[in-house]
Amino acid sequence: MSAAGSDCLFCRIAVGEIPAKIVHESENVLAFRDINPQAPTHVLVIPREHYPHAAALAAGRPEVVAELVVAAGVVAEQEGIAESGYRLLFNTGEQAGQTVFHAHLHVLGGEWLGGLVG
Ligand code: D5M
Repeated sequence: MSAAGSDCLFCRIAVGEIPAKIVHESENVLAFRDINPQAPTHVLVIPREHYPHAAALAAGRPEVVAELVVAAGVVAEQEGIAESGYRLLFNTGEQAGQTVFHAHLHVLGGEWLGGLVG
């Protein structure tokens, strides 16, 4: 694992060193609004523990991947988009467009999404 702790933006959000608009949290995961939203609802759900991407998290803590998806469902209910539908997206690696190398699940919804968004 690389860029953990003070070098990692999302680790710093997870410990409260950098502010974020938190919408949900539990022992292992944190959900906050994306700073550059691509849809009316755009929330990122992260593990508190540092893993560089979803595949590494799945290898190390597979149960936390499930917790991210459960948390995304809670957020969708809170945001009123659970019924209309929402998109869950992990960008995994540079060529996929991942820019922050701390695993995060995008939760997108609130409008017709059409093709790929993320
Ligand atoms: O997505 C990384 C996402 O992280 C991207 O949509 C912007 C968002 N971001 C970057 N900095 C912040 C802060 N400080 N707060 C909230 N959201 C942030 P990726 O899948 O890596 O391209």
